[in-house]
Amino acid sequence: MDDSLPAWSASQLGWNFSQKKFPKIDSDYSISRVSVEHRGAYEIMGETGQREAALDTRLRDSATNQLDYPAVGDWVIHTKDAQHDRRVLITEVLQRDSVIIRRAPKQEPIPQVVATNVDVLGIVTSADQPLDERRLERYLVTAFSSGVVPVVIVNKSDLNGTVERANYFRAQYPKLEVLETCGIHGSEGLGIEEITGDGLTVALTGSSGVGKSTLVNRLLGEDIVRTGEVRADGTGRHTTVRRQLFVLHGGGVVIDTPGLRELQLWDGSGLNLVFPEISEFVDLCRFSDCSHNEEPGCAVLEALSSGLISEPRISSYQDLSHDLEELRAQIELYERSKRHRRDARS
Ligand SMILES: Nc1nc2c(ncn2[C@@H]2O[C@H](COP(=O)(O)OP(=O)(O)O)[C@@H](O)[C@H]2O)c(=O)[nH]1
Ligand SMILES: [Mg+2]
Repeated sequence: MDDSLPAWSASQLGWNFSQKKFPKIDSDYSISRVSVEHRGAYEIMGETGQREAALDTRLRDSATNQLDYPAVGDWVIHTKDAQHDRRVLITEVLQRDSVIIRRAPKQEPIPQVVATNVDVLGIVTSADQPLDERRLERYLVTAFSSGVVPVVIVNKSDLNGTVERANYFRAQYPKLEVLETCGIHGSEGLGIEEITGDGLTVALTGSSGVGKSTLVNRLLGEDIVRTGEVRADGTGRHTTVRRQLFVLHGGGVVIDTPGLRELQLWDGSGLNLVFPEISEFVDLCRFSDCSHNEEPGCAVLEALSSGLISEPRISSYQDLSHDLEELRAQIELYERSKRHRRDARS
């Protein structure tokens, strides 16, 4: 081991010792956290410094789908690679406390891990970009389905329209924390401090150009991540191309992500939490498989006509439910054809 490499303790890397015991492992092994994922290779940070890592063949062979591979945020056990001085081999991924998954932007219905072991998902927006409520709903469903606490961050508080936008979210989601932050002013606080700190992992997501990387640089106290000018049409260039985990000097970690062009749901278990005013009525329908379109005795449609639910919200709820149903059918078909191919080979 090169002693000149900076090293990080597990607590600096966001291990919450008051909630979880740190595993005991053999002296030939060490535990680090994945900070960057390349194609099939990883960068990890831990007591042995920042290192490149590859997958141990046994781990690779036992992986049955995307979720079994290490991802940014994972705690991994690793050991020396006999073939390489500098590289280590990941032999095991520790059990995750949370995993943010979206549907991979591919034809096949497969999952993509955005980040793991995240405590807070900061959904960043700014007043210079159009307010896209439908997109926010997808982010919220993703967060609630992952076991992560979502917080809405309205960045660029120096711009007009910030307070209105933040208040809009506060009114729509009374239980959600909504922060107003500013990434460009020197001496004042960022406004994000209350969700960062010792033992906490915060991931930032949201459209390109809203200032995620700027916030990360401010939290780090130096310009480490590239940030981008916003084009005249208000959209940012995709200056951040990869997900990366950073350790904050004051404790805790932050994960920067590139703006997602689309956020397709993978897990819909959080849907009802995002639409509480609708889910309240769902169980009251006469038919248990009511699609809330035209069935008699539909409590949701009744609530709609008496003004308790708004039209855009119900149609969004139905769109998302429909997407999730379609996804389930696609997965079944996909798994079946995979099984057929496997059987044909053997
Ligand atoms: N006015 C203003 N501009 C900001 C603020 N934060 C970031 N920006 C600018 O927004 C642009 C996009 O920032 P960037 O951090 O790259 O956004 P990202 O794509 O979400 O990572 C850059 O030109 C930043 O200087 C802010 O609080 N106020
Ligand atoms: Mg960025």
